[in-house]
Amino acid sequence: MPTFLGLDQGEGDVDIAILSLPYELTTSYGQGTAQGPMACIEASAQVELYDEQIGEDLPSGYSIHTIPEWVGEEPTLLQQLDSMSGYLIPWFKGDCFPLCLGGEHGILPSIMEAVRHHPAVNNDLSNLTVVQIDAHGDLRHELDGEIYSHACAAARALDAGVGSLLQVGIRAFSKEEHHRMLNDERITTFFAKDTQSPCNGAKHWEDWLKTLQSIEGPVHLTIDIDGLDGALVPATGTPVPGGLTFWQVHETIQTLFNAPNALIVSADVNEIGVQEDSPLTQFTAAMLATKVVASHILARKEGRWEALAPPSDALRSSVSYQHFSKT
Ligand SMILES: [Mn+2]
Repeated sequence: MPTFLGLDQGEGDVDIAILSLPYELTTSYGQGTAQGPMACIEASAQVELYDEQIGEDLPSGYSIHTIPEWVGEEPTLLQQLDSMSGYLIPWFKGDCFPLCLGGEHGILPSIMEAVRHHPAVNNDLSNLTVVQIDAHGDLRHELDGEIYSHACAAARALDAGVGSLLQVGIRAFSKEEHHRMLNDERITTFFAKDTQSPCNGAKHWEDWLKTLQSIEGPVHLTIDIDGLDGALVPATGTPVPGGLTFWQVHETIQTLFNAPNALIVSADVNEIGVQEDSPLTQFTAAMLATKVVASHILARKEGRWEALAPPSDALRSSVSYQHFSKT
């Protein structure tokens, strides 16, 4: 099985768990995101191990485990969402750092159910800040009659009780979503038309970085790779022009993990498509996933992350979880 960064699987305690969610809503037009996690892991073998901020090669003394991917065999959508949560929960106990690879953004509600179990969140998602890099607001109530569509991911996270949602890269949204961005006090949106403005972009970008630095408490980072300019990720589900540069996403990750009063408990990189003519899309996703891992390792080294539970071994089996199929 290919491993993240092509690293040997460590034995014993897991410091960082790479969790693959090859999930695509069965009713949606097939876009290839189900193969995205594996393509990203394969592409990661070509990423440089040296991290300039750490000053060493990854994993720099920590163990990164590539966990066998989630297998979605459940008959209904709601049971699939539950099954993903059950796969994730054993890795959200606060003793390791979980990084999920998707799959479409519809994985977010399942991730929220897992984050709920993290000791820093303590079953109260109002403690949690979600930082969302995305082209889309993902704040629709439903799309084509489906409330668990990828276009509703952030709305479902808020429904689950998330206390604060910070969005960046946003440039494709409906009137309903725009209204919600401007009126729901839990939501702070940085629009791409502002941060990417040739004249005033720098000022807006600085405001975004300051917002990240001021976050307090537990945070989940969700990176929909379509937040990047479409030229970088042409094989994502819905590439959109006018997006963030690679370095802006890089700086967002770095700044967030450096925020003095924030605890980044988990992250995901989603909507990874498989580009056939060039590995650019999956390689871009792998570069960002690597930056997340490196930034987490740096946070450990600099005392901004400590295990909140005793470490347990690499063998953890999925739990049975019923939330979505009960509601
Ligand atoms: Mn999205």
